[in-house]
Amino acid sequence: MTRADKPTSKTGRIVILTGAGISKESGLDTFRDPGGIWDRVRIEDVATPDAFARDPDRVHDFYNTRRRNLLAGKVRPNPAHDALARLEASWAGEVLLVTQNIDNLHERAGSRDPLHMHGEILKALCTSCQDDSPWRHDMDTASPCPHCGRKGFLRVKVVWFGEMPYEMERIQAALAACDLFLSIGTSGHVYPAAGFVAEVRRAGRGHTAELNLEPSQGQSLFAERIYGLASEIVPAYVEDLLGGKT
Ligand code: BJW
Repeated sequence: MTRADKPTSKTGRIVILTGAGISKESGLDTFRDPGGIWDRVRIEDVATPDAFARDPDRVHDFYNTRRRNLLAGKVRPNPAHDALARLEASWAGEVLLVTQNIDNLHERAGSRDPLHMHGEILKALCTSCQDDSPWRHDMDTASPCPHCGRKGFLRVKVVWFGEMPYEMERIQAALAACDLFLSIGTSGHVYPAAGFVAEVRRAGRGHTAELNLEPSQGQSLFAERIYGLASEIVPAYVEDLLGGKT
């Protein structure tokens, strides 16, 4: 298979990167679209370690609101999440689903073990004992760590600017060895995820495809580009990969 080829049999290694755009039609806002999260709050106020050190209540509030919204009942996986779960279940080769999203919509659609490179809003991280725990309710500066019991050390388990995303070595190894890299619903503004397509190209073997509402920052690096709503273009792409047998 040359780099430009898309796998035609149900084998080969696939890496899928998803971003906020895949969850938009599930009722969760993206960051950089008009009216998105960064139109309402400043990154420097809620998404850096400095912001948390300066004003933990503000940062807790930001994530408490988003956690409540995720759990409120109206937010559900959409056909794009469902299609990726179907792909994972039906593909004979390896599939690594890497998401920048901190929601749990891939899991709820049936994906087995998505890699949350920017963390998970439904987990708490204790900066004292380093334990992480499931967390579904509001958090504040008096919340005790479920593991060590200390108060004042809990934070939401997400990756802020300036922090290292999770499992980078595993992701980089998978990118270097993949036959197909799909980038779905991400604007390509945030590194290291924005650099994944270049890593696949450097490795010289994988076909690359961007599926997004509009061209991303890195669009020119993708061999294949498909634009439209994730709920429409992702199921169609998956059906094509699986040979129409979905
Ligand atoms: C649809 C759709 C529909 C809409 N259907 N599509 C200078 C140069 C290069 C890098 C840096 C630099 N200065 C600093 C850096 C590093 C920095 C960075 O990248 N900054 C840039 C802004 C310049 N990155 C970091 O600090 C990261 N850590 C790091 O680099 O560590 C060092 C390291 C080095 C080497 C290797 C490894 C590590 C950490 C980044 C942390 C990001 N955190 C956030 C917030 C926390 C989680 C949360 O609160 O939810 O993560 S920021 C935010 O952006 C969030 C997202 O995961 C992330 C990406 O956003 P995403 O998913 O792309 O969303 P949008 O809104 O941007 O795009 C949505 C897309 O969907 C759009 O294109 C729409 O068109 C589309 N869409 N509706 C299909 N229905």
